[in-house]
Amino acid sequence: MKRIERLLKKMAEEKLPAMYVSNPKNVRYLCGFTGEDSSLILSEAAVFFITDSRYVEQAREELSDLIQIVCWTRSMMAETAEIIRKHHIQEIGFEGFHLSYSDGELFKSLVQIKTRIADGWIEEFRAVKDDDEISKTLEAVKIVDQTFMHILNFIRPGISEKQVATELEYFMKRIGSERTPFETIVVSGIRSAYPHGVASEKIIELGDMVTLDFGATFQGYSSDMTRTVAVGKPDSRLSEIYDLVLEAELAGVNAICHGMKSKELDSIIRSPFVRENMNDRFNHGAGHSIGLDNHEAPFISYRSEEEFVENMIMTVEPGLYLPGLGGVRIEDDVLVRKEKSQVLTGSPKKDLIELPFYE
Ligand SMILES: [Mn+2]
Repeated sequence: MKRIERLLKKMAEEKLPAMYVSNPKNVRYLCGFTGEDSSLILSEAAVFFITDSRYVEQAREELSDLIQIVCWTRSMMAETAEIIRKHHIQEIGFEGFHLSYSDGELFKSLVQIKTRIADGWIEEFRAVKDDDEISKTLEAVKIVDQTFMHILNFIRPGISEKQVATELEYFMKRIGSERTPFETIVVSGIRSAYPHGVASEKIIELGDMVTLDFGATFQGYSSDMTRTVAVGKPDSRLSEIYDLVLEAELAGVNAICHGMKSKELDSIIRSPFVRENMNDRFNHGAGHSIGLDNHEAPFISYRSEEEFVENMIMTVEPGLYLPGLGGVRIEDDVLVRKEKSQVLTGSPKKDLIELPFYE
């Protein structure tokens, strides 16, 4: 109930008497419910958890006795409106980011009271992890590290990207991952120049760079790591950009700390690329937070004035992409500390791994 109390306090500060929480990750964060299709109505007087008949038993097991479980009959929204009416709630906040336009319109027309968009409040709490969240993330990180060592023995010329992705996912599940938090990326050869290409039927060939970007989930918390390896000897331009990406990545993970501005970190990560006139080959964000969502606030961005705070968990993930030739990305998960932050992922990266398979 600590997290709910914190939200109630924030609502009191913002003079918002009630709040409707529908983002399933936020529902889970606040009350511990691990299922789907459920929402919360919070007010100083009472907290309601609204679900359907599939989840009532699970909710009884997972929720505090202080939360009233309501099983809707007509629809989630109709039940929400009913509770609001019965309890004489005068104004309610909701998560505009999460509701579709139609659901938002329906919500407003059903509740018939003053509504206010209250986006990002819970996400702001979620950005800074507590000890329990950190230890769950560490478990998810362990799974990707072990899986990387396994996959090095699996990747060889003649198998497809999809086979590699399937093996990655199967192995992660076998050693304790609940699910992949995002679609596993395996791109090889010229496809490694696609920052977010998903695994295809393409066969891995000698001389290919292979980029693996994958994550595991442990008790809801995700990890996210990227390594690029070579199969045989790659084009020398690709070995060179490997060193440059590694330089950028190390600069980022060594610099990030409590109080640093997001845009400051972004420019530290980019500086080796700027020096070598290659910044235009780095065409995605330099990192993001991980937690119950695989991409959550804050983000590393040249536009962001936001400051990192101790116990945020950030990815740092620079990459360079040369269309028609290939690409490199290196990504680690970092626990932000006051002085020197802690790199959680431990998979090797110091030298480009050239997998020893020759014809
Ligand atoms: Mn990532």
